[in-house]
Amino acid sequence: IEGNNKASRGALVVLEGLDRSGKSSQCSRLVSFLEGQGISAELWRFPDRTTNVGQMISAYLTNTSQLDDHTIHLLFSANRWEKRSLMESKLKTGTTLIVDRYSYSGVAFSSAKGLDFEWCKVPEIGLPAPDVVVYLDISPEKAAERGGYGGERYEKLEFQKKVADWYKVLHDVSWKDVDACQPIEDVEKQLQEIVLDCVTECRKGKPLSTLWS
Ligand code: T5A
Ligand code: NA
Repeated sequence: IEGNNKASRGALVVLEGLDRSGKSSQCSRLVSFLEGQGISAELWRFPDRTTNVGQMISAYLTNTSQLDDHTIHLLFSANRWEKRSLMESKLKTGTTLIVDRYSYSGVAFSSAKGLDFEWCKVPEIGLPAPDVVVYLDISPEKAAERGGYGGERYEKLEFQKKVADWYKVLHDVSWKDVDACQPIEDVEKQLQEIVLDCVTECRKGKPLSTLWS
């Protein structure tokens, strides 16, 4: 039975990128695609604004509350930890999770404010490590031209430039860069290929690891 469970585990797929790079659009398209292929999949997002911690984060992001930079960093991390056991059980029982932002957003955004990079990484240690991180690559200038920019706390060009620099530091060989300036359908096709490969690897028994691996 254990062998079967391992063989059928779901993949942990994370999409990262600057604000307005197209993550949410692509995440929902991916989940529909996977379901159409008969692959059990769910859309997750961080911050998860539905929890108590998530509501504190949401108030901060919309500028209705002020918090110390370290405090909000730890809340973002706590918001991932409170979903950890559910995340693991979903993966172990064969559901692929398409996750809109994860620990990399946590570290990149807080480092962009000037917090120590290594300090920022510590609270993420031990969370499930993604099987693949897809980075939706767009310049801060191009992203700013897209709809709805300017509403929330971090949606300012100068700040997004710093975030882009920290994403570069976090980038490793396991990341897949996709040019996010292509038409939505072209980005979608590339993501489908990356994610199908990843799901196959996980079904073959690739073990789930933890951050920072
Ligand atoms: N944050 C987050 C932290 O500081 N620490 C953390 O630990 C975490 C998890 C909220 C903020 O919190 C920060 C990061 C964020 O600043 P959020 O709720 O994910 O994070 O942010 P949202 O505002 O919901 O989403 P984004 O601004 O990141 O946008 P998306 O999801 O990247 O982009 P999307 O899909 O909504 O598309 C944006 C626009 O572009 C168009 C879309 O139609 C839409 O109008 N578009 C395209 N246009 C042309 N070509 C394409 N290929 C396009 N793809 C999309
Ligand atoms: Na989004």
